[in-house]
Order: sequence, then C-alpha cells, then structure tokens
Amino acid sequence: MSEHETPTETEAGQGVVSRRAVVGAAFGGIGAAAVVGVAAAAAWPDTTKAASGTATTGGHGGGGSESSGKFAEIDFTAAPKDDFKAHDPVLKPRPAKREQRITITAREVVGEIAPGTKQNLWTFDGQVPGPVYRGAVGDKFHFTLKNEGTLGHSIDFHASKVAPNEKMATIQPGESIEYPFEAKHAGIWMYHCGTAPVLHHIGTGMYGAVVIDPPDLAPVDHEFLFIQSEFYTGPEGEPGDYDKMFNEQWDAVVFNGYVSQYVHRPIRVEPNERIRAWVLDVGPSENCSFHVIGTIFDTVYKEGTYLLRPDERQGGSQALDLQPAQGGFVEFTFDEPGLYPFATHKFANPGKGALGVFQAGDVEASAAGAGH
Ligand SMILES: [Cu+2]
Repeated sequence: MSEHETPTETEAGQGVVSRRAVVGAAFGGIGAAAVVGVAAAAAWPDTTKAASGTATTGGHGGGGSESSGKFAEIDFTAAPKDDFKAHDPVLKPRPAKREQRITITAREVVGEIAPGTKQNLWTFDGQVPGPVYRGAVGDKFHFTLKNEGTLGHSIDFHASKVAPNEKMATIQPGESIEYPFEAKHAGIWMYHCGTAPVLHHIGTGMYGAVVIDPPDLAPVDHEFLFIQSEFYTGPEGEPGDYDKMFNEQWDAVVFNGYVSQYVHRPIRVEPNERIRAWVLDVGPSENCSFHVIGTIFDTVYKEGTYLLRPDERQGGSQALDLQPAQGGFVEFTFDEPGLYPFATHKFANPGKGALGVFQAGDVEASAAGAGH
C-alpha cells in the first residue's frame, strides 16, 4: 500500500528503520526468503516452503485451487523496490486535546500488497490499514465519513456505543455522515466498513484501529502498532476475491497491509529498551498468536484488562492470542543485540507474510545471514 501513502504517513516510519538493515535486507537481490533465513534460519524452517515459490491461491485448508492466471500472484521471495517505504509502525502519543474533529474518506485505490502484486483496495483515506486514532477514556470524537468512492460504504467504530442503524448507515458516493461518540472504555478497537457484504469490504482493506489508553499507562521507550489481516487476491489490479474470502482461502496474512514489510525494513530499537507492541487482529477470518522470537512478554493487556504485569512472583508470556476484532498489547525488552523476528505463531502464516523483524542494536543484518 506504500505507493499511495502520503509522505507524512511514511517518513516517520523510516525514522525507526535502520538504514544499515535496509541495505542489508535489500542489496544483492536478497529477497524475503533470504532475509527470513538471515533472521531466523534455525527458528523458522517452515517459512522456507511458502517462501520458496509463488502462491496463486493459498489459503486455509489448501482446497479450491483455481486455474493459474485468474488471480494475482504473490511472490514471497521477491523484495520490494529500493524506494519502498514500510507502513509506519510507530504509535504516536495521543493528542492533548480531549475532543477531536476528524474527517475520514472512503475510497477505492490501486495499491501494492506485496512486491509486484497490485490490487484494487477499498480503503479509509487511501491506505491499508486506515489511519490510527488515539485518545483517553472520556475523550470525544467527532468523525465525519465522506464517501469519495464508487461503491456504498460505511464505518463501524468498535470503540463506540451508538445506534448502528443510524451511525453505521451506508452512504453512497458523494454523501457524508456524522459519527460522534465518546470513548467510554480503554482498549485497542477495530473500526471497519460495515456495508454488506461486510466480509468483502473488510477483506478488501476497510479497517483500522482506535487506541483508547488505559489509565496510568506505564512509560516505555517505543510504542508500535501491528494490525494483522488477510488478503485474498482477485485478478491483478482488481478487488479481492469474495469466493476465497467466503471459503477462508487467504493468499497472504500481513502486518499493516503488506507482505513481510518489516522483514524488508526491520524496525530499529536498542537492547534493553522497553517496547510496547499493540496488536489488533482485524481478520476478517484468521486468528493471531503474536509472538516475538528471543524474548518474553512481562506485560500482557488483552481486551480491556491486564493479564500479566511485571512482578517477580508472576511468570512470563510467550504469545498474545487474538481472534478477529480482538486486540491488546505486550511489553518486552531485548537482552542482547540481535535480530528478533516477530510473527503469528500459527505456523502456516509467517511464510505467507505475517512476519517481521526487530533489529536491536547496531548489528549487521547481512553478515548475520552469511553465517547460516
Ligand atoms: Cu466499504
């Protein structure tokens, strides 16, 4: 989706990415498979299977394979172009003002979901995922949805308690609708288009996150946000295939709208820095078991409550399990410099794009690969 993001949406993300890692990941035609090998050769052997070839249909259950050429193909070994900018994973602090007036537009755009693979995406503000909004309990949001597309669309904020028949109504191209609400509960909340068939609108890109901070959120060194979703390719440049969605035959599972983008553009942090990763599973149909290789979560917050907080009498956590429309955050540190992959531990999916890398410290991404 990077080609349609505005510079302001992408430049901040580059700030967290090590230039050295970018070079290490991109040079010499090293593709996703090689970089995956760099990062986790021993830990993730299963990724090599999906990464060794091209998927025309993928998906769950392995059935329903169609004749080749009908659907856009995803080459999991391909690297994005040098000027590729990953979707900014940084979650920015909430604004000081307690009342936000926001216009959000629904429109369809053609965007890249993997190197060389384009789809017609149905979007909020021309990007997948849509923008992130953040506030505190008690904050008031005054959203206006404008439909600048060619199809009927709508919006459903899970962070709100409103009459769906009014606020979530479908509006036609050229129309707009007001959607005010007060944030009454903390959490990371999905928003999505609710126009029938909802499966098609979510599966083609119409989703995003609203973060309502829990009270007394502890200070950390970095906050990132990862939205896991599936892609079900239609023909090149066309919308996602509804039959595949209906049959749960996804081609790719991704964080923040692009296959393995943080493998190609690792997220730079330092050892011993405290990291909070917010995770939202928007599906439409697949679950997430969010795991970071090489560390342990000492804090887990899921669906409005802490499951674990730092306390020497407590244990640790290895995965945040989420069904579609569930979210939370985990906190962790890296004890040593190194390359730390993150993924869903539902093992069929890292090789389909649900994989990224944290680079902790000034390590040589390319040199690390040479040793394996
Ligand atoms: Cu829609």
